[in-house]
Amino acid sequence: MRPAVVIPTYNESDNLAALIAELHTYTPELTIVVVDDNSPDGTGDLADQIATQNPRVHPIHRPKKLGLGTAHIAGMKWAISQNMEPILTMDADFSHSPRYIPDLIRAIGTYDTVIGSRYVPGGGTLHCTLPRKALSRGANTFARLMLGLKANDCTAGFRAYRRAVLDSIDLDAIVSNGYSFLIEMLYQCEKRGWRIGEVPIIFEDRRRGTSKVSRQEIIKALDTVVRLRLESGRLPRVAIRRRAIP
Ligand SMILES: Nc1nc2c(ncn2[C@@H]2O[C@H](COP(=O)(O)OP(=O)(O)OP(=O)(O)O)[C@@H](O)[C@H]2O)c(=O)[nH]1
Ligand SMILES: [Mg+2]
Repeated sequence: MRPAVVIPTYNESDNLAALIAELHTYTPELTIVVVDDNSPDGTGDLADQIATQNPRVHPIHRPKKLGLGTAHIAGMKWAISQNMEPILTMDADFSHSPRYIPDLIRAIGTYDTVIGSRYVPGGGTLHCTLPRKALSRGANTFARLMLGLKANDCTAGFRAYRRAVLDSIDLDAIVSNGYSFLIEMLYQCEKRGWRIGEVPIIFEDRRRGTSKVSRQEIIKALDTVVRLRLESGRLPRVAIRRRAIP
């Protein structure tokens, strides 16, 4: 196995060096693909500097902030071109702890896609505010009800994919970007019948740097769920019930 992890970054200079060091402590053979969108705080330059010392770090530079989804895709395509497997994704802000990477890689022996999950026994969140927890729970319930997703944590960005899973999905056809990309990827995996596993993680709120989640991103995610539901050819249950009431 030649595992790779794709890490999208936008203004993560406070986190990147420590994150890479910790990742290699737990998983020395891991190739770390940093996809930076010309971060104003110099995260891209920092990734280049680290890469000169560390051959297991591969920076990808994009000209401007183009969103989480296309950043994941850019990193995945590079890892595929290098015959790496499994291909993981995670955030740069330590919300996804490097100590779980070995668990995700191990579970890929049994499953085709593995989610680092807050919502299975043993999983949870730490230092997250109540509104943040409610938003995550709400988005998950909405996605599960509307799309019939089986996974418990549908919005998690901490995942491992077998190569065949990514090959089976036309990555360029995934139109949603930002956070809704994560829901759409999971939808495409479940639709194709790939086995989805979840390993428990404790998700910690970011300690350094600033959040990039905007109200617009949240609305886009809701919009994506509705679009996927309509594309699947079934009407939302709520819509049917509403119509039945005189
Ligand atoms: N390359 C790239 N990375 C991004 C972009 N937006 C967010 N990211 C990165 O994606 C990861 C998740 O973003 P966060 O801001 O942590 O979003 P979040 O985890 O949902 O929210 P908080 O933890 O509350 O900040 C982080 O590593 C970000 O740096 C983007 O447009 N381009
Ligand atoms: Mg975060």
